[in-house]
Amino acid sequence: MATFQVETEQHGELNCWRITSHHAELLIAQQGAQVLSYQRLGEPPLLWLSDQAIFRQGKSVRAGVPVCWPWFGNLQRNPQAVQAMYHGEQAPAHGLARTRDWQLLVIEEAPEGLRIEFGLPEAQGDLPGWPHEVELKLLIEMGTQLKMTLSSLNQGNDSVTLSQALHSYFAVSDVRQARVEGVDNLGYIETLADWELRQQHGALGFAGETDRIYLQTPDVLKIVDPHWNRRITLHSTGSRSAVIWNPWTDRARELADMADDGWQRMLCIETANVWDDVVTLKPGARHSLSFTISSEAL
Ligand code: TA6
Repeated sequence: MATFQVETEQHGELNCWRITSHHAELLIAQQGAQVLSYQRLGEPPLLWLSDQAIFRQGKSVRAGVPVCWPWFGNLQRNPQAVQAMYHGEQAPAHGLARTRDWQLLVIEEAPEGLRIEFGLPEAQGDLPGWPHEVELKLLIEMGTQLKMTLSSLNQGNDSVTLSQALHSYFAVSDVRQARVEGVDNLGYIETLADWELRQQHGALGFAGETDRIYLQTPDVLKIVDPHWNRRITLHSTGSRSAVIWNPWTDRARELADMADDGWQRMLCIETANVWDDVVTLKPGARHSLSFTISSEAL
């Protein structure tokens, strides 16, 4: 007997799937193969979906896990090797993949849970301004934990250099009470102070706008949320950099798809390959970027 239920749903202009198991509920959009929300039954959501999310074609939803690929953030801030890959005009923020429709390849039950695989066939030479041939796939595995793996296989004859991120929006009770553990002693780029290189001391708490690239990150980062009595563990592979973001008051007011106080209930830890951690794929080479999210009571 099937232990998962899969329903199709329309949210605004976007085709979505809602997947329910005995443990959890997951909502995924075809656009961007974007996980929009993830909630373990009996717990507050683990991934945050903005109350004012806009579900429109060509616009990434402020929620869940946007896939940033084949570059992260502002292309001009990327290493020259990443910039050189793009031959188009204006480069959209966070790359090309998050606003394209992906193809659902597989949805099947496996011993460990449900496997949902998407592909982006356009990445094999048909992305506007990006004439490289990469087989791009996203595997989402939902069992007692949620695992996502983004894999890039260079099928062309030349090397390809890319930056990327699984731009996870985590749900927290109140970001002002939360902290991120695992960053002590790491170097980070403070993008809000002219991209200065600084060093972290202790855990990261939030008292203002935050937008940092942490370098040489360990495999495990944790979010401690005392009010919800919860510790979220983010276990990453294929990544040595992480972006931590909260827009705080003024930036949140500027975002049409975030409530003015929406910043209080989210924080982004983005499993990334950015800065000195970008990926160069020789012909035939594959890179996999993955994370697993789990949670426990404090
Ligand atoms: O991850 C940090 C960041 O690059 C921020 O600078 C902020 O702009 C955020 O991503 C969201 O970007 P978006 O294009 O989705 O509004």
